[in-house]
Amino acid sequence: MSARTSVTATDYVEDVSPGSGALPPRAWYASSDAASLSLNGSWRFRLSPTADAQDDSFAEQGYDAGDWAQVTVPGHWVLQGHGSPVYTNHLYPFPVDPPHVPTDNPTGDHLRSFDLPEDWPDLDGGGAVLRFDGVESCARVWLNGTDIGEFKGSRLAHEFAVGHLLRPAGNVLAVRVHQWSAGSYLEDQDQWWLPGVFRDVTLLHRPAGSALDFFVHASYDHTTGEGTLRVDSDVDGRVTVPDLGVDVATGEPVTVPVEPWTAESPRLYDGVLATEGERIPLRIGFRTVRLADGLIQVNGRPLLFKGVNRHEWHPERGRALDPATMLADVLLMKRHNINAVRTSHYPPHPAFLDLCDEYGLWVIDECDLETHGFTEQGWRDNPVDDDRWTPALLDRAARMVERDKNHPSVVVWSLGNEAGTGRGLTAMAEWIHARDTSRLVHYEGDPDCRDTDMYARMYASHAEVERIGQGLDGGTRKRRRLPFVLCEYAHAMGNGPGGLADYQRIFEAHDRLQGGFVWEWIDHGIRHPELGYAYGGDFGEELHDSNFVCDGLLFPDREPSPGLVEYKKVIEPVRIEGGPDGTVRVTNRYDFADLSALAFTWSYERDGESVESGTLSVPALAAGESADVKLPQPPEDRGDAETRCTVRALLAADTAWAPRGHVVGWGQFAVTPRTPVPVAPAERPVRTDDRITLGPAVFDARTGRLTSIGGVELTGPRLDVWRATTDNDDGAPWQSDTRHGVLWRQLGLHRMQHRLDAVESGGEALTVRTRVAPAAREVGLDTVYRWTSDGHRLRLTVSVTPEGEWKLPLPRLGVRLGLPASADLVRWFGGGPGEAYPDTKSASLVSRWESRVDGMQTPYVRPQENGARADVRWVELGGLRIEGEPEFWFTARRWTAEQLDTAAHLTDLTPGDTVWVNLDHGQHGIGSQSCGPGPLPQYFLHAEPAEFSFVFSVPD
Ligand code: IPT
Repeated sequence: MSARTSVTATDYVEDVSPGSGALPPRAWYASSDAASLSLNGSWRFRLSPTADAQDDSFAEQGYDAGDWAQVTVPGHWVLQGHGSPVYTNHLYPFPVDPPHVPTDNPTGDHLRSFDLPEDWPDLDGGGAVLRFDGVESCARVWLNGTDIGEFKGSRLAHEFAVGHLLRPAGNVLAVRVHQWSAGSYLEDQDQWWLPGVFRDVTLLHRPAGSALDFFVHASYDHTTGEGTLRVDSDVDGRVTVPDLGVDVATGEPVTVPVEPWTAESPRLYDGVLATEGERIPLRIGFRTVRLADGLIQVNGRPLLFKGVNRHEWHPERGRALDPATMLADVLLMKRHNINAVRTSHYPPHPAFLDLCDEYGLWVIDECDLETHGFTEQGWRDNPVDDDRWTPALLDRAARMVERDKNHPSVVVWSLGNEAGTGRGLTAMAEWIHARDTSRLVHYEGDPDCRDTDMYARMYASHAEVERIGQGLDGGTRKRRRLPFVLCEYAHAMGNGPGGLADYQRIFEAHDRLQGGFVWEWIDHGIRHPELGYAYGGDFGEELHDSNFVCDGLLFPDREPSPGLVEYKKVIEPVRIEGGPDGTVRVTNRYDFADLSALAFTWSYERDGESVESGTLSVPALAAGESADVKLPQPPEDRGDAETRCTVRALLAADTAWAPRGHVVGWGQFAVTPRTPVPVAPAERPVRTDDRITLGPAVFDARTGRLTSIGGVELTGPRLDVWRATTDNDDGAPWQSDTRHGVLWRQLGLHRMQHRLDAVESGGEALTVRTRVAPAAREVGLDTVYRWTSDGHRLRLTVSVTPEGEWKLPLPRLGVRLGLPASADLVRWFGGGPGEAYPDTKSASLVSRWESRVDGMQTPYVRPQENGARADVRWVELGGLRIEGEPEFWFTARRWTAEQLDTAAHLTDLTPGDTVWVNLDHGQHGIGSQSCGPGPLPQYFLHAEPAEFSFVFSVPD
């Protein structure tokens, strides 16, 4: 840090201390019988370019802000027409010279006046507290002209005692908010920089004798079935829990038989903490978190986290989330079998944790701390290893723990994210461990696990996770004894993540592996009038990380992406597989619950259509148990149809998060296999002038390309190996060796040339010989199209033989054809309803499906390959029926792959006059290389000899 002379009244902005004037942190609760007044709403607003551009006079009584703009609180001014958002992943968008920040420091003065409600208690009868639940990044506050303090710690609550300043009417609250402060160095999370008063502002009456802080200790002894409750309170009072017959003094423990709290059965008991001046409702969940036998155990059993990393996000309001959006997140998680949330990378709005308590989610509550940008300088000057910053770090730790300590859902505290290592982190961990012995501590950034109770990593490959599971990873003695959590994995950027099922298999195979948290929950796209959703760079940022901010399982509008549907299937709490001798094997994968909440159905499908179905009686298996359950006789095998069996597990009754009948899990297996009807060649190609006809088909005699079949005009099929590269194909810049998207482009696979070698129409087949290869390279694909017909149907067999030395897999291998734009309704028998790729196809259910072409597109914020349907037996669209031998990948879109490839936003894609159809024999896996590992070897589409067929016909 360089020496500087202080010159302004805004020194606090660059002060490493957490602030001054605020009250000590304490437990947060939504309401009590004490009066409160929300100060949310429309505030007067003035934006200045620097921290000291304006004096303090706006805070004085009588200041006329009539010509100021208005903003909504909670909100971010950059999302309300004042300035712009900035997105960087880990780079600080200002010079790294802690604790200094740029002179250009957008500063928002916020002003509002308020009257106390008529029924506000007598001002002499107690105090009042002004609470800010979140302000980014640094605020100074005046009430009625009095400077009451300033604070940093954007996603943490700060309270000020203001009773002595209040008047019945005409109170003036002034808040000056600086975008950049010393605190910004501690808040370098991978997200938009969004200044503003983005969480609630509330005035709370504090009657004489009201509670200050209190700590609800509610443990569960699984050996006795009893819970022990003790509520410690700074102000004495009584604790009552009517359902348990509990009525005790604060500080006094009481042990009673209870139902425990788990994320699977979130039993909460309503209680009250009554002090002389206030009655606070309590929602008490009894559970005991322990590190025992090297495992994270709750109520005596190890957990398997099926988690997500959740940033707070709304496409219009940014991190200013309303209650409905928080609830939507929780319901979506529960409905998709997610059982855990890491609040990456800061404590969420506290109301979110109330929802986690109520609906049941395990929470890793993470502190508002990340100093990732220091990695650019080898972590030199990292604030977490600099004693001057330790008070700020401890303040953040305390503000998180004190605020959130009464939530049963919170089982782990996290020190922060990507902050390197240092004494400050150790100090935080020591403080947390001492303050709260009922939870464990997480931090990923220190491979030695000096301060933590679990070994955590991010984006480790499957192979490495497996080694860790086997205990072969080494590390310090301490680390070797700890359980393992993958706090981030499966980077859900764009199409993907691939490989989820493979991770899950490994998690389930090794006790030490206690699951993981997919990165991340939702795309942080910002709704934009021209671009649909904006990402980094769309606001003219000088430095940015493009669409790396759109890497969620939900699209910005909270529509589930195929990744979420896949994840739901992979982590389903009941596994259903074909068993021996006409049985289905059902396995309970819950950690606690038996299967009594589920009902089961079976159905037999012939060629994808259900022909018989019913309910299945499955025993209420305990967690971990499995059973082979006899199925009814399958329908008679007439030899002409493929028969499959599907068994589903549904909610037997309405729950708080989904109605009765909601599908929790399913399994499908073959009963009799598919036998495609052969095409016996009966016609011969006939050449007339520039045309060749073969059965119902007409070809261009010169090019050998199909031009129509049964009157349906088309752009005939031709080999296609290109796909608009996905974010995972392209990989992250630091992934140098296997960024296939980049390497494919270097090789020229996006501009293959088709050389015509021969059109042979003698005999029973029309044979077209070609060589498909990129300019400037010696590699190529010798490609032969062989057409035959039985008079009604037309069969194409494509034979591909690679030539030269292929060092790369292919993006896809198949044919592309074009149909008139009128081809719209698609019906198919195969995998669906959603897209699937080789390593993302667990959720693809073989059945009959239909969709419009537009409905088959997956709206990735940055357009890229999408929409393939897997295992397709046949498809009908535009009057054409296409059968595949073997099954194929089907894609239809109103633009070409090349157009998709160059589009930056969905709004760049405009439908043309052709529906482009890809019929693929193979697709390369998706992987997770936009941050993690690429596809596993078994999902590679190697360039090797291949032969595949399609049968075209025009049904009557
Ligand atoms: C990791 C970060 O913890 C997370 O915030 C996010 O940036 C994620 O990556 C990628 O989207 S850090 C990465 C360098 C492994």
